[in-house]
Amino acid sequence: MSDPELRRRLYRVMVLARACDDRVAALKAQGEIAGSAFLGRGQEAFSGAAGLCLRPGDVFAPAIRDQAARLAFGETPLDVMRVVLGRRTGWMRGRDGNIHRGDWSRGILPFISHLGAMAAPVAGVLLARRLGGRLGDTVGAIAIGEGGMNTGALHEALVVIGVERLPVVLLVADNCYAYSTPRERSYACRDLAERAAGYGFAAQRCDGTDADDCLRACQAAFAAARRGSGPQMVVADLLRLAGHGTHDDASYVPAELRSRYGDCLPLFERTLIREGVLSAEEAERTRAQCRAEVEAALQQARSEPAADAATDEWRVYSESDLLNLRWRR
Ligand SMILES: Cc1ncc(C[n+]2csc(CCOP(=O)(O)OP(=O)(O)O)c2C)c(N)n1
Repeated sequence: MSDPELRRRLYRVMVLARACDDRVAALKAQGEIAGSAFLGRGQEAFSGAAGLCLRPGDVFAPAIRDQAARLAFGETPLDVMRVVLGRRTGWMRGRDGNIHRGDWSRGILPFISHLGAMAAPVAGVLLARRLGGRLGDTVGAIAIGEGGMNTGALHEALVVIGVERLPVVLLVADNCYAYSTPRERSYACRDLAERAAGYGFAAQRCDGTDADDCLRACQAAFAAARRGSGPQMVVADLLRLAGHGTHDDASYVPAELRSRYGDCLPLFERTLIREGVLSAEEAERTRAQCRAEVEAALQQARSEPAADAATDEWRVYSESDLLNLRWRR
């Protein structure tokens, strides 16, 4: 069992991620967000546990449901609100609605696609570091869904990562559906961890609704990658507790499946309270503080200027930015 302080940190990250997602869903419904909005509801335990295993200097390619991991790795609710409201002050300078955000200087790669396009860039960063003698004990983490596991782009990158034995942790959130395609139509093996050996990856499995189990699996995988044991895969079994995006009501998910998978957040809260790691009052206070933090971030972002397509510089990174990219280490 992980130490109580780490469990409390994970709980807070999960609550904050849920609060961000709830607010984003409300903003979308109010018509304040252009484009789509994608939520990570039900995936906070796995995502947050992975995010807490990242260290400054690591490189991370989150997927669209990784609000928890992003927050654990240094993104703030203000960063989120600036991007979703298209503020000029945001990471993408108002150029992207919500998911394609990132910040090279913090090691969060700006997102290309949910379907496997981020694995090759992570491999490239790690290879460049190795060739430059700067790899140290840094790792690269790549988030993917069970649908994305079937793309050619991912396959090609995993082959290179395996052959080069790069310090990668592939975080597979098998959330039962790729849009409306059920997992039985995505793979014919018992689970996706069975694919790991074929790529030369070690594999861990975890119950994505059990935050302690997610911490255990992620800690083991990140530690192995850091000590040079080669690439690692962690496969979490969970259910997406939202539509693919807020435009999707997920009515294709049968009631039986919904009742089989719990919601990781109240489950973890109840466990922590039962074990005396958190009191009911602390839990209530954490929920209120996180809601207030998200609300303050929203008000701040609302007060800042929107991007101006007619006059703003269109490139998110100028040439001198790219030449001067500074990693945290
Ligand atoms: C090449 C390509 N095909 C289709 C899409 C549309 N698309 C985006 S996400 C997605 C489903 C992804 O499912 P999964 O990888 O299981 O992740 P989840 O959404 O369940 O988190 C699809 C079909 C796309 N973005 N790119």
